[in-house]
Amino acid sequence: MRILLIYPDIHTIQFYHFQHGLAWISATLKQGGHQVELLYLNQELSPELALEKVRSAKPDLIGFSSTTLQYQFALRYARALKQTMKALLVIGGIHATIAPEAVMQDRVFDFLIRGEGEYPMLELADALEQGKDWRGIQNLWWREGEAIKSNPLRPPVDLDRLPFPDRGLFDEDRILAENYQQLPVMTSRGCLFSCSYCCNSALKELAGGEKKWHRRRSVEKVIEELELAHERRPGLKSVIFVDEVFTTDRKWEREFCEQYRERFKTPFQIYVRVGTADFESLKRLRESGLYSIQVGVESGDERIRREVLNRKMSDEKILELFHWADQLGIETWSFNMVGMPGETEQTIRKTIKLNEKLFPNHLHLAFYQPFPGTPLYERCRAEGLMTEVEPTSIYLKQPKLNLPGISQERLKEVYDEFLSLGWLWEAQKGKQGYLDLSGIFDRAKISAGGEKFVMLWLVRVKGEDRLSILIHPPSAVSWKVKLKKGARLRFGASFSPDVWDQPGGGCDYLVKVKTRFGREQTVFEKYLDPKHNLAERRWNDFEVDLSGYGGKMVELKLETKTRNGNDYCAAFWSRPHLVEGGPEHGASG
Ligand code: B12
Ligand code: SF4
Repeated sequence: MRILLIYPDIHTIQFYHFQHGLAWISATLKQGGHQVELLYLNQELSPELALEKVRSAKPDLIGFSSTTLQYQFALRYARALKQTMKALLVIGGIHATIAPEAVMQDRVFDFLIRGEGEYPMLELADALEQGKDWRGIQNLWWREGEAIKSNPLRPPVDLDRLPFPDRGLFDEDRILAENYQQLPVMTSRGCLFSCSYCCNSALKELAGGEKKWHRRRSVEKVIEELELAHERRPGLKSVIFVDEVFTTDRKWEREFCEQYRERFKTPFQIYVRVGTADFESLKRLRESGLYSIQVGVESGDERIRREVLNRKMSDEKILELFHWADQLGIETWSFNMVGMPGETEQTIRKTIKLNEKLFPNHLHLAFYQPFPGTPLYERCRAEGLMTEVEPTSIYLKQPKLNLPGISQERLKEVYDEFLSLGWLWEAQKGKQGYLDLSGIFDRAKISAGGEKFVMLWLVRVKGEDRLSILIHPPSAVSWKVKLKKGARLRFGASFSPDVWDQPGGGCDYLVKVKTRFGREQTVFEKYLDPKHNLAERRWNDFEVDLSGYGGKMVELKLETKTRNGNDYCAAFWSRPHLVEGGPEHGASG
């Protein structure tokens, strides 16, 4: 049968990514003889246009995958399809799994598959194709008149029995191009822990306990999948293992490290939970190619971690993990939230303080999102903390609770401050050249053309993230610096992709130098217009020779201005930094 899978990934993370759930479902369906296509909706289309795309695939069955944030879009497109097409609609994914009654009450989907979808979806497709009764399929939900019917869940799948995820379902060229040639691979499913804000606490219960829910694939199968990927994609730069927690089983890890090291040179990245890795295990992983760890810190207040988030770990243990990573030369990511129950300005200050000590290479910050089906969501509801904003709202950068300890306005201000500090630490830790101007952004003199129009930011242009300074025209930023002999300034320049399709033109990027008694001199001038010049829709890297000022104390100014007044020039300068010596080529980063 012809099956169309729809992934409404709209307004979530804004980069095209691989989704293991759909890829595994597709592989299983194809193995069962069905034809599968994917419609990846990464921007809002009018329902008519979406319908046109769906019609051209001529599906007999349409399967939507959706997280909570994506559900509003799944619902909107499903409604439009339901009105005009005969194909049956089925929904699965994390939202359908943790809130099945609410989804069925929307009366749009013919079927809902709760939990892992590979075999239920295959059985449903087989039954529909052969005209057989599907009412006995485990994990299946459906409606009969007003009644919502459902069957019990089957046990979690044996991961080694599944075919490899169908990489061809997605546009792999695009995924790799937009993610630094990094391949996502999953070696396990589930998690042994029960943080109160995370879906795993609910999924674990559905599976009958953490031992049943958390499963690992055999090392052989993982290595085999990696070998195939390397054959297909010799240009792979790195691998990310997207397991919830990679470091849960030392024996498995040892075997994996041995085999990985023997076969591959590709560096890899993992998620680690504090308390699951020790120095020896990190060292072994490092020697096998580990270059980066992502760690959930979440809050710097031990009481919030313990009593609100159900994360029992001390500050010392968190510090120890980051310290080990530094010692071993492993890059660190610190993941944090603000705005959960119990939060006050003081608790956020503690989180900032802890992160200052951790000094991560990268900071990730989010407002706490109450997801239905999680214990913390229930608590927020019981305590009347939820705002009128729906949990399906797309505004990830908005506080979601009315907290007695801090107002929403103040929370946003402290969030912004925390985020800026994170960028600053990032620049300081990964400093480039002999002086990275982003790393001394806090010492810059700013003449901003508008409020907050000069700031540090992480910007993605053509799949390349760079820490950048937004100098929105007409604005300038300057530093007093002593230039070394043969000094050269390197930077990248671009507009944010958000404004490429906006009206207006480009802007001038200028570098100016002023010595103590001399006049200000323009040493670099370039007009960039990525709106009209498609070749400039990338990071444009420049190097400016400042050797004429070597040994002198100067005021070095970066300025952006427009020719005819123009609001839509989100002009970024990535990582301006000073290097010594002769001209070199390469990205400025
Ligand atoms: C890897 C991962 C990512 C990756 C890849 C994202 C992706 N969509 O695959 C990245 C880093 C990009 C990411 C980003 C984010 N993530 Co994330 N992520 C995960 C993680 C850890 C694993 C997902 C996964 O691959 N699981 C394994 C596969 C096999 O399972 P699955 O996707 O659930 O699919 C199975 C079933 O659900 C079902 N199914 C799925 N689709 C369909 C469709 C049909 C038709 C059927 C029948 C069945 C079915 O069958 C599948 C196979 O068994 C989950 C945690 C989790 N356990 O799910 C969080 C999780 C999905 N992420 C979450 C969040 C909040 C985010 C972000 C918003 C974070 C942020 N602040 O930026 C972004 C938004 C991303 C987005 N667009 O989805 C939340 C979502 C909560 C919710 N209720 O919506 C989760 C659940 C973690 C949590 N906090 O609880 N994430
Ligand atoms: S350790 Fe991570 S994946 Fe596991 S329950 Fe906690 S937040 Fe979820």
